[in-house]
Amino acid sequence: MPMAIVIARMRAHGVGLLVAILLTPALTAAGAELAFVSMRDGDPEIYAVADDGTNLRRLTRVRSEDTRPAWSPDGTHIVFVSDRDGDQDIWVMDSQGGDQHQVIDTDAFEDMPSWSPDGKRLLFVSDRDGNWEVYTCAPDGTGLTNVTNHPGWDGDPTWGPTGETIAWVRDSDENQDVVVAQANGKDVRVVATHRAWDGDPTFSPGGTRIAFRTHRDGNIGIYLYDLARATLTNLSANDLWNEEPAWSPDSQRIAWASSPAGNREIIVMQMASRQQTNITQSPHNEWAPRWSPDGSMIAFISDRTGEMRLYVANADGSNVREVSGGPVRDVPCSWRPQPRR
Ligand SMILES: [Ca+2]
Ligand SMILES: [Ca+2]
Ligand SMILES: [Ca+2]
Ligand SMILES: [Ca+2]
Repeated sequence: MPMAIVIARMRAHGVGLLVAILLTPALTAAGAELAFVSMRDGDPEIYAVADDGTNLRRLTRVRSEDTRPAWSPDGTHIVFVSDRDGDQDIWVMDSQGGDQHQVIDTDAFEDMPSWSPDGKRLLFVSDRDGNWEVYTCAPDGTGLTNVTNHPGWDGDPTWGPTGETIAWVRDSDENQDVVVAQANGKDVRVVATHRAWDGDPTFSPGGTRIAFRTHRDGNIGIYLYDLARATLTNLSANDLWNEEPAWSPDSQRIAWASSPAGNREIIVMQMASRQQTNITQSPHNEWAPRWSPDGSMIAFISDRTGEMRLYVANADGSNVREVSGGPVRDVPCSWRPQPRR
């Protein structure tokens, strides 16, 4: 049921009085939610909305950059980046925007936070030692671990499905490789190294494979690396620019952004048949695909209205709807996980 906003304009003693009565909708069991970033009030703030565009609400209200939201696995908290105390740090709030508190406070830049699958660690990047490294800490900021310890740039970190492994991108002499290690930084392993840029790593839901973007063939392809067999497969198998692979929760499909006709589209590949389907087919740009936790929907950004907005479609491309209710920033949305009860 859409949120009903009843505005009654009342006049008393010649003075206009605006009374807004907010009727809170009943929470539906199947409702999924997303968090995203918008500058519609003048500076970056974090918003949340249901997958049908209802129940839109602003979670931060600070004249600072509030960005990079990521839900906790139990859906109760959001980790995010804010520079409200003068520089970028890691903050946590509850899922309604309450109890906003700093968990990492340094004079350096912190960015790209995410929650471990078991909810016990945070993953983020920081340049506090003079170059970018990947760190983990407890959700209260204690127990800091430098995972990378490498003199070049290390970034774009992502958790493996059990939280025991992490993948990230390592730059050495302007060669970028995907690297996998244990979450404590041990057993560092470079995935299919090649003197070209690799990036956008994403683990398969079972943790045995990694999909990533690679420039090794002159275009930008999506490749698949099997960690046990050490085999490499060209998934996109075309001459286009393909980026931002995202694995479906059931591991049967991978979505990514590609440009088959000069503008970007969301492609979904069936892993078994390798069939690729363009699910957006618009003359504008679509990118940043993110699967809903149940795998039935894909969220993406599109500029089809002339500004960037957030959209949700069924995984086959049907039932496209704009959900952000206004412009968004070009950072990925985060779906609220739906933990089993
Ligand atoms: Ca703000
Ligand atoms: Ca900082
Ligand atoms: Ca480094
Ligand atoms: Ca398009």
